[in-house]
Amino acid sequence: MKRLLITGAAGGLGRMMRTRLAHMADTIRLSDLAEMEPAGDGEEVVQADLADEAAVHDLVKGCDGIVHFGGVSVEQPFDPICDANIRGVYNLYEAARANGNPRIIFASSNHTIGFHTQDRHLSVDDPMKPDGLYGVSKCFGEAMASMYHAKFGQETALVRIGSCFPEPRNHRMLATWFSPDDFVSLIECCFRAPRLGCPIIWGVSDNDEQWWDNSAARYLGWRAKDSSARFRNKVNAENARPAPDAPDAVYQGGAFTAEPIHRD
Ligand code: NAI
Ligand code: 15L
Repeated sequence: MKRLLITGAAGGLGRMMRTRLAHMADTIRLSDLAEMEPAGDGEEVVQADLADEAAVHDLVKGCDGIVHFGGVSVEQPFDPICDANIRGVYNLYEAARANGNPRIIFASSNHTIGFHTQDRHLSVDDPMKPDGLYGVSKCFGEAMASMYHAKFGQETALVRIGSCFPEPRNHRMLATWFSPDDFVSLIECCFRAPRLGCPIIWGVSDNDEQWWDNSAARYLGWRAKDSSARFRNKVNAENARPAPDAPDAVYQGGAFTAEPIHRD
């Protein structure tokens, strides 16, 4: 690609992916509401609010691919979620439509299905069961992408990320962990695929415990290579096992299912 846009570049995933995705384009345009590290070689840094329609149109102009990490990433009051994850996603898709439909990798979340119990093995055809306002906003993002695909041919990979951190942080994450390296190889596959479409893809590594069936995305030729197994002893040593009836042991969305609706 000539120019790849990465939104949410000041966040955890954005910072991890900044150098890991550098090889994918001549120029990487990094954007966030928050301050970012200054631009290095082959980088552009643009501070912008996803809720600002004009700013998002400028951001997308000249980009031939988008990795959309930007937005509220946990349970919060409705207003910030609405600004970043509802209006922001609308602004992004409208900007993409006005700029030749660059392929989008959308950071969706396991919290679209968080109220499914951990004894279920889900396919992408199972119903959404969001576990909070945040999860609902990711369901909206997936619906938006699907509609822009059907109406305008906009291609998006809807990656329902489990837990993408350098290491799993608790027992639940032994099942939901998505290694940063596996995420990079998935992003590469999605941009290289001759035809992407608008698939839902479970963003998860090849962990021993599996809740999600990725067979519908096999046509992309992507396979996770990492496993959380090598962290099992460390997780056991550093974390008490949750009680069998605790949200972290019952629901796929874990503790998010027990969050209140935050009013302020
Ligand atoms: P993060 O919270 O560290 O980063 C999100 C970034 O978005 C932040 O730097 C924030 O400043 C920016 N942002 C928030 N509102 C904005 C706005 N109105 N305009 C512009 N930028 C705004 O989250 P993280 O962990 O890096 O996740 C990245 C994406 O992946 C998020 O969309 C999150 O929902 C999704 N995700 C992440 C998972 C993970 O395990 N890290 C799991 C599932 C989904
Ligand atoms: C998410 O959607 C969050 O953005 C991230 O911070 C993690 O908590 C992750 O899900 C998870 O479920 O572990």
